[in-house]
Amino acid sequence: MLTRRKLLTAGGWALAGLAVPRRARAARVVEIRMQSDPQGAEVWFDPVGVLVDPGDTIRWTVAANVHTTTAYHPRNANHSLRIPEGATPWDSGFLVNRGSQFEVKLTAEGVYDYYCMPHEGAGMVGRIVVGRSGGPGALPFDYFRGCPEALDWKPVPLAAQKAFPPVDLILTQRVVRRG
Ligand SMILES: [Cu+2]
Repeated sequence: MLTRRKLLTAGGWALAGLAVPRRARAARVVEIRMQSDPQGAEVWFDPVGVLVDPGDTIRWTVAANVHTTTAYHPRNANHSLRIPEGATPWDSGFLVNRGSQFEVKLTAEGVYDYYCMPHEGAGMVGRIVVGRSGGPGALPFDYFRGCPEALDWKPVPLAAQKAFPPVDLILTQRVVRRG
């Protein structure tokens, strides 16, 4: 007997009058290196901006110096919220050895801003766009000013503000390296 399931799995989509489903794209692992010059005067994420698809994994690797990758979120030392509402904030803690890695899988669409704890003031920040623009990360850095629940949020330091690549640039280039 030809069951409905058999019909569908036996290449019977067309027979069943249904559109043929596109094969799901395999989730990727996107690599970001945590960089530094020998003196530690220049520190940066490479690439500094990436566009990925929902379900992709971001993997940070220490290339030089000591770093963290930490999401802009009030749960991370009262930093302002700059990842999508409902997304889980991450904090790698200090990654002290060359080759140390930290991974996070991102599913909610929108903009994710993150920083390196010891180097935020030096402008070591990065931006990930998952799928499309949206969420608090797509808003101006002071969007929360005047909100009672955000009184103790720390503002993003000026050097960090300047280091974020624009969302539009990430959407058109997919991968943005610092200039
Ligand atoms: Cu760092």
